[in-house]
Order: sequence, then C-alpha cells, then structure tokens
Amino acid sequence: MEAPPFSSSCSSSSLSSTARLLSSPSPSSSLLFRRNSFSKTHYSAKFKSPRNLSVRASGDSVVTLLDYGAGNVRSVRNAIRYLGFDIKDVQAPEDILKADRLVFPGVGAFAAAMDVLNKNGMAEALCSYIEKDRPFLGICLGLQLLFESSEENGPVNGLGLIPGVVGRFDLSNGFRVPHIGWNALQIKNDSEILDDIGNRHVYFVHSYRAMPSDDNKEWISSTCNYGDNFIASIRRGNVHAVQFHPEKSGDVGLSILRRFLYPKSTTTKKPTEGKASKLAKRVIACLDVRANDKGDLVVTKGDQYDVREHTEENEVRNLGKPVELAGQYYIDGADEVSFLNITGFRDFPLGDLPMLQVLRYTSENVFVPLTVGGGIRDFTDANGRHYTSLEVASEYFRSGADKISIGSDAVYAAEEYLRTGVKTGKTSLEQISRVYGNQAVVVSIDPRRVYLKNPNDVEFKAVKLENPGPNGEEYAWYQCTVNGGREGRPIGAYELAKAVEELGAGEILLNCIDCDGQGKGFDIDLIKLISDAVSIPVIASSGAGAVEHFTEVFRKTNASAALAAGIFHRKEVPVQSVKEHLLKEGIEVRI
Ligand code: 1PR
Repeated sequence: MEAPPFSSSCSSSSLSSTARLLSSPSPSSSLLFRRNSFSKTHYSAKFKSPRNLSVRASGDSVVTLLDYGAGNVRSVRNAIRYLGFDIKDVQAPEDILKADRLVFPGVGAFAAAMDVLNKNGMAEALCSYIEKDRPFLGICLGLQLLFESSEENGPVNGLGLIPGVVGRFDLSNGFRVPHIGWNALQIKNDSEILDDIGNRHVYFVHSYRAMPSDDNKEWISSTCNYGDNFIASIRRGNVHAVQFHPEKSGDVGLSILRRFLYPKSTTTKKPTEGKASKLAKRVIACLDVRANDKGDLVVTKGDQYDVREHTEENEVRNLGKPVELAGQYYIDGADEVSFLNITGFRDFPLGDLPMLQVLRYTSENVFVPLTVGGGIRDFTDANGRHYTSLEVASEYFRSGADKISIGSDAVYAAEEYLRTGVKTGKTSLEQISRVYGNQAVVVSIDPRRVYLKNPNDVEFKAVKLENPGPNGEEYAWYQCTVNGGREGRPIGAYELAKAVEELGAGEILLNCIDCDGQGKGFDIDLIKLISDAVSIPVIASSGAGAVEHFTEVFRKTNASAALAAGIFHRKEVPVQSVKEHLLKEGIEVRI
C-alpha cells in the first residue's frame, strides 16, 4: 500500500524540551529480593523455541523502546529479545528522533500517559517521528494515543495524528468489559505485519477502543468485533499500531513482531480476510506453587485444598518444576498460565521464596498472559520494613506478570465495603486497579458449599442445586474462605463477586473447594450464579476431569474461561485435546 502523506498536526499541549523519563526503564527493585540458592540453570525451562523464531538480526539489530515507566513492558522486551534484537531505551526526545525503529507499548491510563509524554517533550518528538513515516509500532494504549482524544477520565487530548475519539466499550449490549481474551481479526487493508495471521486469534485486554469512521478509514488495516466493530490495527506506510498484544499472542504474535522488525525479510503475500469471530473461550493452566519440606519450590496440587500426600512422610505433593511446566503448557496451547503461591498468606511473597525468579524465567519464553497470585497484601517484614500491597504487586508486574490475583485480602475488602458502603480507595484491590487498570486485577474466590434445606435460612444468596446435598438438601450457599480455605468468612461468593467488581476487579477466578481435584466436573450451579451476577469475565475453576467438562461449563454458564490443574499436571488430558474437543463441539477457541 502506498503511504499517503501525513496531514495531521500534533495536538500535544504543553510541550517541554528535554527531560528524562519519570522512571528508569527497567526499574531496579526498591524491594529486597534475596537470591538464595535459586539458580537459573536449575529452574529455567529446557524447552526450545516452539516455532524456531529466535534468529539473530543482521546489521542494525537495535530496537528503540519508549517505556515511560507507567507499568510492565517486560513482556515486550522479552519478545523483542527473543526475536534477536537488542533494546535501546528512550531517555530523551532526541532518542526518538534518532531511532531506526521505535516500539511504543502504551501502558496505564490515557490521561496519565499523555501527561508524561507532554511533560517530557516526548509527544512532540513522537509526532515528528511518525509524520516522517519512520518505522513505528504502537501497542494497545500506544495505538489509542495516536487518536485525537479519549473519553478515559476525560475527554483528554491525544497526539491527534488519527481522526477519532477513543471511547469505552458499551456495557449495555451485554458484552463483558474489560474485553479480555482472544479474537480473530477482519483484515481491511494490506498491512505487511499481519500477513501471517489469517483466521488465527490474537490477545486483547482493554476497556476502551477506537471506532472506524469515514475520517479514519484510510488508516485502518484490521477491525475486530466485540459488540461493535472497533479498530484492531492501523497502518500507514511504515507506521503501524495494534490494539491487541502481539507480545502475548503466542507464535502468531511473535510473527507479527518479526514482520515489523524484519520488514521485507520475507515475501509479502496477500493477507486473508479473516472470518467473523467471537471472543474465544480461554483454556488456562494453573500451577499451585509452594516450597516443599526441603525448601524447593514445586508445583503441587490438592484434593479439596489438601496438598499433602497421605503417606507416613506426609510430604507436599510434588508434580513438577514451575518454569518447565509453564513452558510446556505454552507449547501445548494454553491461552494463559496462572501461578498461585498457595502459602503466600503466611509467607512474605517477596521474601526468600523465588517466585519472582520463576516469573522472570517463565516470561522469557512464554508469550501468553501470566497471572500470579498469593500473598498480595500489606506486609511488615521481620526488620520492621513495611510493604504496601501495591509494592508487592508492582514487583510481580516488573518480574513478568500481566495480571495479579488477590484472594484473602479481597475478602476482607469486600466485607468492609458491604459493612460500611464506603469505598476507601485504600484496599489492595482499589490501589492496584487504579494504578495498573482493572484488567490487571483478578480476584480469586475460594468458596465452600454450605447445604441448606431452606434458602431463607441464610442472609446470603443461595441456589437451588442440580444435585441435592448429602442429606437431600436442595439448596446451598457458597461461603467464602481465606488463608487457603482454612477459615470460613461471613460472606457468600455471590456477595463477594458483586462487591469486588464495584471495587475495581477486572476478572474473577472462581474456585470451589468441594470440587477441587475431584475430576468430576466444574460446579455448574456456582459458576452460573456468579457469571450471571457480574459483568466482568469469570474463569471457571476446580473439578475438571475430562474434555467434556469444558464443553459443559461453556454451554451451561457464562464463564469466559476454564482453568484446570491436576489433569494437565498428571498428563491425563493434554491442553490440545481440550481445545480440539471444544472446536469439534462448535465452541470457538484459539487454535
Ligand atoms: O489468599 O491472596 O494469599 O491467595 C492465595 C491463593 O492460593 C488463592 O488464589 C487460593 O485460591 C490459592 N490456594 C490457597 N491454598 C490452596 C490450596 O490448594 N491448598 N489453591 C490454593 C487453590 C485452586 C485452584 C486449582 C483449581 C483447579 N487451588 O488453583 O488449581 O481448583 O484444580 P483441579 O483442576 O485439579 O481441580 P491469597
């Protein structure tokens, strides 16, 4: 496609000259991480590059990265390095102007990003760079900022290079917001970087989107349908931007990045248009991680949360090494990988547990979203040093997590919120979602069934059960627990889910202690109750024992994703078989 000349004017308002970015691009942690005996060779995955994409770039193998310090861009760094490039971080506007190819992975909120870009003189440099048709790839917010303005906490002016306003997804049409997950694209115009994509899915996570119009149609290279047709990517000459995350879109995402980094390195073929696509149902592999009695970090798995072998030694069940298993599940086609540090409630997660290192190594080779949970709360260590939950979460994000998951602390926050009706803004949930966005905060619920003869016997929402309880009870309520199921709390899963949605959770990971490790299927009554009650995505968890259980949960409930652990760890049912089965049953999944 011939690149039409640029006609826009840059709308950045308060352009100052040189200034350093707010924070260092790869922030050295302010938190102490004790390396202990953890070694990369011991824990890092031995798996090879799945698609052999890691080739060394010849000649100018440097990518300039614009990281303005608002969040985690580790995954983008990892993907660029994986493809054989070195990274030069933008320190001053001149670095943008001198770049051979610039990647701009926008993170955080629109207004905050524009503020930083304006204050540092980056906005002006960016406009100038793009107007000269220099090689550019914007990702997610890096696409949205090119537009005239955004409604996110606004209206707020953007760079004004593309006509249009970025608006929030419309909740009224029943679609869940944030839009989290895998969609296929409709290719509208030739965009070399999307040439390999065909009908394959890419990973989105956002609540705001830019809409196609007559004024911006010349920019649009693809759209995606999620309630509306929104702009999934733009291209003009050497300038590209994508709303989705290529660095989290598996091998198809890597091939998009590779086509940007190695322009004309392969023959360009006519892109296929792509079929109409719904949001794919996600299949997630979960690794419950803890130190065993010898102090090694292992993947374990409980039966109704009991992770000890019923032998004389009573050892912690050991099902493998976290980094290796995560790598294997990525290769097998898992759409996400979750790590739950199941003893985080009593051990300080940033102390001597090498969980952060597990994340770092995993994120070097696993290019789908990574979630980490366990122990996210305020904490004072033995030396009296106080850490806020935001600091704990930040360290996880910096180490490679895309989302964090909060368990016990979210229960306390919801109880307090329901008691007072006041959002203090101080809970871990509120603070982390304010800084990193709702889409980065999962609440993990650990409910236990409490059977009832009469639903009016409790103040909490009860459901009529498909299968009666042990004494013929026809109803149950789902009592939330904390500390790995050890303590029941006076709040139901239904009440908790609604409260945490209001407090800023972007997604719910819905476990069920009764079903955990039983292999008899998900708790359909519970998952239906919660997925009908909230408008954020719900991940069904606990009880998967066969491929049919995944079909059942997607057919009978509004779950957006299904998670399993034991069947994958014991290699009873591989991830691919689950996906093949879902596909055969007409349920859209990422292939
Ligand atoms: O409370 O913020 O420190 O978070 C602790 C986290 O650790 C929570 O997400 C909680 O669910 C998890 N957790 C705590 N103790 C256990 C345990 O098993 N003893 N694991 C635990 C939760 C449930 C799922 C499991 C599914 C699928 N495990 O993660 O993977 O049930 O299993 P299946 O497919 O084998 O049935 P905080």
